[in-house]
Amino acid sequence: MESSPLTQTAAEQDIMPINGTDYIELYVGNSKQAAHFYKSAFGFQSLAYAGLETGLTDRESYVVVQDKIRLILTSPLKSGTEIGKHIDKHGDGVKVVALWVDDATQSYETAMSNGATSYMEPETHDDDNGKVVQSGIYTYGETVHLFIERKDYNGIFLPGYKKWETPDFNPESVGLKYVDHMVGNVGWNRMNTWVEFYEKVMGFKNILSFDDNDISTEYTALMSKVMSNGNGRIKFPINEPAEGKKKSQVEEYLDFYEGEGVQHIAVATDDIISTVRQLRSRGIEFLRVPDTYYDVVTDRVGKIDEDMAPLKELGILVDRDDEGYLLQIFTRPIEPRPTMFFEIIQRKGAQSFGKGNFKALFEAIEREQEVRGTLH
Ligand code: TYF
Ligand code: FE
Repeated sequence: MESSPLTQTAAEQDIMPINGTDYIELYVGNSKQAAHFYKSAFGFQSLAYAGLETGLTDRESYVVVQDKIRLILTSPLKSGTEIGKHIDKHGDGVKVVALWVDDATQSYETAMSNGATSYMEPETHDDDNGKVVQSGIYTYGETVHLFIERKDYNGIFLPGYKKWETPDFNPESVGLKYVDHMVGNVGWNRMNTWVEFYEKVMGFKNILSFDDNDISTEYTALMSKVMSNGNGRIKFPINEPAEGKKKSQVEEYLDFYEGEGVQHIAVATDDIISTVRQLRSRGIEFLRVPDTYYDVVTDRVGKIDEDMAPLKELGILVDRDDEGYLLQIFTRPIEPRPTMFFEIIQRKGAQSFGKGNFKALFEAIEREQEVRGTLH
């Protein structure tokens, strides 16, 4: 495992400056009910709406927010749409990972001149609150990156949306703060293709690599490289399946998603014990490692601020690197297909991804694959 600083030296010019994740859009079967789930179970608040009431005839979108995290849940209003086809093929999943930039035209031109495939040429939309420029390119599978320039906009979300007000139902936040990283699962031997895409098209750097020796369990295997933008605010690990004794979890994803796509969204909290307690009480299910994990965890990670008892009770994992430690836990898939899930992460200095937990975590995933009958 190699490690390098996330920040670039002054001499290195960032070809694609990005301020952070702007929003994540999921195409889902029932956006109204999905929005309710993200509010009631995950602690998001109502933000914006676009659909029949704003003049759209083909789709309906609900936007929910929790601190810096914004999700759009979108469903078609009729048959035969691109959205409907996406849902038919992939099930519910991430379509758009939108990136907040200062100049969406420049971002698009940089990406296109470095070999990107266009999804949307720069478009300007305005309303009483100013204007937003958006453009977009394809990444792995049918997933896209939109570039969102909102420096001349002060509305609640984007032009075309109206405020979504739900005075009678505003469940409390569970303490989620921002998107820490988003992981893509890509096809056999495709990891390096996408690593090069993020290097060449977006100017990202490979900050960490895991080969199948790092992360093969008795049965399954995968390889992973973490790509990061210049200021380190965007981190995209890319996984590919590797040959093991049984089916790789990445292959299981590819089979069920019917292609490459977003595997997990990692969201950060300042208090993982409180966040996970609340998520559990609202019905979110998490993967569990055996209790024996906690017999040796202190020997592995040393002294930490938290008591081990609540971590063990809730199944929260701990790992350490040279910069500090991190706490993390993974939900079970949040849709019928075993595809996308969430990670809850609290960083206490560590900038890595929990390599010390891979074996226990992947064995927990294999136990779930066994129950599903997909571990063969
Ligand atoms: O993002 C990561 O790299 C960690 C570990 O299927 C991980 O969260 C990697 C692959 C995977 C589940 C978790
Ligand atoms: Fe992760």
